[in-house]
Amino acid sequence: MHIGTTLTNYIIETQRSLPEATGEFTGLLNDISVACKRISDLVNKGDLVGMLGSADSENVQGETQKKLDVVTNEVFIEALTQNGHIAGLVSEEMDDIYPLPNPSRRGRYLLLCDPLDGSSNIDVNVSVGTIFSIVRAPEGKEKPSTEDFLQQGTEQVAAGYCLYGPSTILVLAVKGQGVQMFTLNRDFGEFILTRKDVQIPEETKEFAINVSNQRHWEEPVRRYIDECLQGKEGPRGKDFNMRWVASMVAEVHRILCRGGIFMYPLDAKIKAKGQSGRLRLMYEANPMSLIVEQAGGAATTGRQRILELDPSEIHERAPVVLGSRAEVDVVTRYHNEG
Ligand code: AFP
Repeated sequence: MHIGTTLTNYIIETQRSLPEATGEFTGLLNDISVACKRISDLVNKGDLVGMLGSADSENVQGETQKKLDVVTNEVFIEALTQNGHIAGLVSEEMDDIYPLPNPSRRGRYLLLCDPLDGSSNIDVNVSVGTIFSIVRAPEGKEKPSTEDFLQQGTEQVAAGYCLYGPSTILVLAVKGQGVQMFTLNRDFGEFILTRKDVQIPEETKEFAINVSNQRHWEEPVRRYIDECLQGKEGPRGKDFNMRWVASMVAEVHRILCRGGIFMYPLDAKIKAKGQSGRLRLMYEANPMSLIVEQAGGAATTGRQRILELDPSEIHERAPVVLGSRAEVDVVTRYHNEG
């Protein structure tokens, strides 16, 4: 596949390489790209179309929803439930599985998504994104249950995100087929392949963590960051730089482009809330872990591979340590030594 080809062509070519493909997967990816283009347009217009600010509602996590959280969720529902390519939809913005309007048209896939991740950044015009994960629906079952969505990350057929930044970039990882980046050409409304077979550099000197949580961190995280901060004079023997966008899509995109490590670890504050992490497993940690692993990086909870976690509910949370393999290995080793 050559640089400059369209996402549509890439999807069709990918389909040709899968003997069992029926075209449904192609249709599903196309629905997702349509949703992302519409969201890109809304994010881009922002205040001009009254899209900034809060809605008068909370999502299932108890977080105040932004107007764009609500609208982008509706965009996803509309684009994904009309064409019969999925059998069910889970979104960060909805408590339960979304009931498909036309039960007679069910596809072979289940979609899990965060339509607008990093939404606290919208009002200050900083990058946000959409994250999605695709798994297979059970065969011969009319209505998928919650349990059907609760598959390990290793079962994902594909995962991706769309970053709404200075450019709109859709990153796609079809299982076993690497990681491809497509940039939206707004002039003719197509995603164009701009980087193929992306590989994360193994070594890095850049970390991303919310340091305001430092006093709550567990010892292995404290140790790792402390050693990074000691720079050339410390045990790591090199100076590190730090970034924190508070938008996971932007952090993962930076890591795919130039390496780095991103951490939202388990800490005492999260535990005191009775939670198992900050980020959501099914539509944040799992899809990002598939992308990062396919790009040669690693993704763990600090203790185990994220893709092998056994989920028990659709909105559950998990600790996340992902990025350049050598750094993730150091953090994971510190946890397992402790
Ligand atoms: P929102 O979508 O609620 O803004 O959360 C974004 C996010 O899930 C992830 O994208 C960021 O990495 C992380 O939360 C930021 O969390 P902090 O605000 O605690 O730094």
